[in-house]
Amino acid sequence: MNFDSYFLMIKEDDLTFTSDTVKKYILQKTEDKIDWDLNSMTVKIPSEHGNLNHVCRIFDERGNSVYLKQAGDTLRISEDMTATLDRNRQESEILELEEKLLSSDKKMVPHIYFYDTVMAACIMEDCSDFEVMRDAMLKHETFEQFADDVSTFMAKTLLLSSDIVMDHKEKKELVRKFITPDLDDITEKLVLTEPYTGADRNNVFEPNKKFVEKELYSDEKLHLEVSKLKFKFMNDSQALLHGDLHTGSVFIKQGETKFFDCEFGTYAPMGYDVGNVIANLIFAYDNGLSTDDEKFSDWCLNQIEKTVDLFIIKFSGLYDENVADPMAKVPGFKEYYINSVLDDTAGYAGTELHRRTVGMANVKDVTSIKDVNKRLLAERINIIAGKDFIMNHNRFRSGKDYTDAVLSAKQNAEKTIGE
Ligand code: SR1
Ligand code: MG
Repeated sequence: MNFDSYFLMIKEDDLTFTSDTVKKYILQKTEDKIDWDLNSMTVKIPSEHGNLNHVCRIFDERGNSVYLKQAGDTLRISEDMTATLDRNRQESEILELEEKLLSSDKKMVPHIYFYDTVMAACIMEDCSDFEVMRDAMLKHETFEQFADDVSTFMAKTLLLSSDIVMDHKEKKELVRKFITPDLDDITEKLVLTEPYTGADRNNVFEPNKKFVEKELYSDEKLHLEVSKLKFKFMNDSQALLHGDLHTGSVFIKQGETKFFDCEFGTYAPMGYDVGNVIANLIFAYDNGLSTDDEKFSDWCLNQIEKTVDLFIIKFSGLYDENVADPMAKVPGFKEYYINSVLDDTAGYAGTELHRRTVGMANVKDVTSIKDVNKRLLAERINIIAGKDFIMNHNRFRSGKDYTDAVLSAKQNAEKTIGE
């Protein structure tokens, strides 16, 4: 086995093959860097992982430990879906760039030791002492540093990769480097089209079907606003996004947060990332509500408020410190720019709320709610709040604007249950 032409090394249904192959691969690629103990070297596939790729952890009793991530020809979520194998290089290079942009802060992305464009695989820092944030949210765990960390991550990676700060020619080189038509296509369809057109592959909770048809599939005013968001996503190369900033893309433990899984990273409107974070905190809120865990639901709302408010403060401060283009220093432009990021944030928070509620890729925070009426309440909060965010995007200027809208969506959703 020379690993000089592509094949899938991590086969979740063949652990013996995976273990033998991965050990050989890791030894070949890291022999000059890591002193592995061959007798105790172990390969483990985590029970839960994302929709696209294959992951395993390799460790030994000497304390060595890394993750291996490999892209498959087809996506884990569906054998019928494909995306370029180059997504592994894309993710590795974005993580490396983000590590540089965040170099003066705590380490907020996993370190990439090596990536391999032949096997479409990368070896990265072991984060097994962290939890995937969505799993932690399902257990209603809370982390005081989250809003502070995520607001720093977004303010820095977004602003510092934009034309406000970067040399415009260098920025265009990055736009060229990180364009991924396959992955953009998934977002354009799954997020910005199908929740509104009623695609066959949507996953709609049967008891909510009529509500979804009326509120999402038949609302033409909503469709017009979502069309604007879709074409803005495709045409506004504003900053290098993470591109899939949901709680399944976050490793977390008390005091530390790491953002990973950025293969959907692309140059697009900044508000897409910020909106995704808000929506995914709302899914966690929904889950807290379903078990009457008021303390946890309140924490989620508090994190939404803090995330938005800290993002605005940090973004504004970084703007003043780093702005390079003379026209971006013209009085009034910064305020105009931040308001347009906030408009987009509200819009894309709305589309993320909708697509995870009725689209192909749902979230466990909502689908694991067993009681029918409680799940209906959660779904309708998402649908109603999402519409409010999209239709009234220029009303959302602070964290409290979001939490007020969620509480009002809850009241309105409660009135619809039993209808
Ligand atoms: C076909 S992949 C479905 C979703 O999983 C990823 O996490 C992205 O959010 C994508 O839209
Ligand atoms: Mg992912």
